[in-house]
Amino acid sequence: MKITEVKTILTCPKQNYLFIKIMTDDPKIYGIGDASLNGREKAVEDLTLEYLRPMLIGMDADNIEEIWQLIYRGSYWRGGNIIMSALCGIDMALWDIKAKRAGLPLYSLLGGKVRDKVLCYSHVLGKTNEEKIEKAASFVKDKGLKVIRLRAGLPSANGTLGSDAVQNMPKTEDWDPEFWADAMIDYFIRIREVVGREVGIIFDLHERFSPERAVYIMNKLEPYNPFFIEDPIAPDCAESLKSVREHTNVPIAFGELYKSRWECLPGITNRWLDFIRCDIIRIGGITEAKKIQAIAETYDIKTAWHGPNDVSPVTHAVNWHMNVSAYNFGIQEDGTVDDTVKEVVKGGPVYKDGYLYMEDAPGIGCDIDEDAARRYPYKRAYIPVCRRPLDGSLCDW
Ligand code: GCO
Ligand code: MG
Repeated sequence: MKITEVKTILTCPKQNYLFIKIMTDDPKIYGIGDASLNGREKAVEDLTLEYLRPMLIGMDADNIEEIWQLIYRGSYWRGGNIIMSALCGIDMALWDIKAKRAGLPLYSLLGGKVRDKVLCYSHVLGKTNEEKIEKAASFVKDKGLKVIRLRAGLPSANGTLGSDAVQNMPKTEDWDPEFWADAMIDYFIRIREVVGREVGIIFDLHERFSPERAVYIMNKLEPYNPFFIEDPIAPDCAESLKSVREHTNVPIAFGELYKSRWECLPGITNRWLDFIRCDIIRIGGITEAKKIQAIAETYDIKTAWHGPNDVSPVTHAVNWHMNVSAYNFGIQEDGTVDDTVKEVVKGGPVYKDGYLYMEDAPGIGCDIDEDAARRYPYKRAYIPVCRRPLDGSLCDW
């Protein structure tokens, strides 16, 4: 089956998404992939159309591994986020094609199901801590969530989450996370008191803390039993992760900023983390995610794939297929999307009582309504930056 066209669909239904659509010489069979990269979508689109499209047209859509290696190694320059996101969009579209040809849902090609439903968690968001505390309680009581996720932030939000803001310049948040460690600890403890002992609480420290501050927070939270602490420190220095692991017993989920299998390796093979949570888009798609998942399984490490709402329902669907077919699945971030997104992207996991479900359909199970996508044109957007009030210098957002 030959690749006859590689198209991009860049659209902004609430926030920017970049889709890659691969057509084949069978007019009935095409594949859809997600290549969204919050704040840098145009760069991924340009790479795809200018450099990758001409190489792919005429290739056999069946040879996913060959195409993966061609894009990864064939460019000589190894992948950063731009290359890996484009590679992912193409990789997902090719798996979609393969599964559609077989007439099977993607999970079946990944080995079949070991579970039917996927345990998930949702973000507790709000403008003030009071609002978030109310939200956490209602998530458990009314929505049936078994696990909820908090995020390190100011008691009252003065910024944006970055994922839903359409902006002309990066917004600036003025706070120094290092000075707010005690406030973060109090916030977690209050939520634990409200939701009770049986609810899992994830705390996303969002790469904001130095190793010693992260350890301080984590050790204070140990008696309150966090489900895991997410990305306590920046990912750049593997020795820092080692040091955090050596000084705390709290479960660690790590890796949403990793860009490849090799970046994941030290944390996995040394067991410096308990949950690998890289983003399937950022590490090069399904082909790479299944290799990382297999290495993690070897080391008794579970998966918690990154699933924010700045990746599209196509990625959420891929996460779902990975999760139902993997022995070492841990938990999934639920990535709730609003109704305008559903106008553009058809399909994707459906939430009920703490779990995600999907109906069986050939392929990944998603499609793009291209007319609807055109109604929501791309708008430039940035992830915010964070500056320390004491001297105005930049810190991790
Ligand atoms: C998460 C993440 C996101 C990121 C976002 C940046 O755990 O879901 O930390 O919310 O901030 O993906 O674009
Ligand atoms: Mg996170």
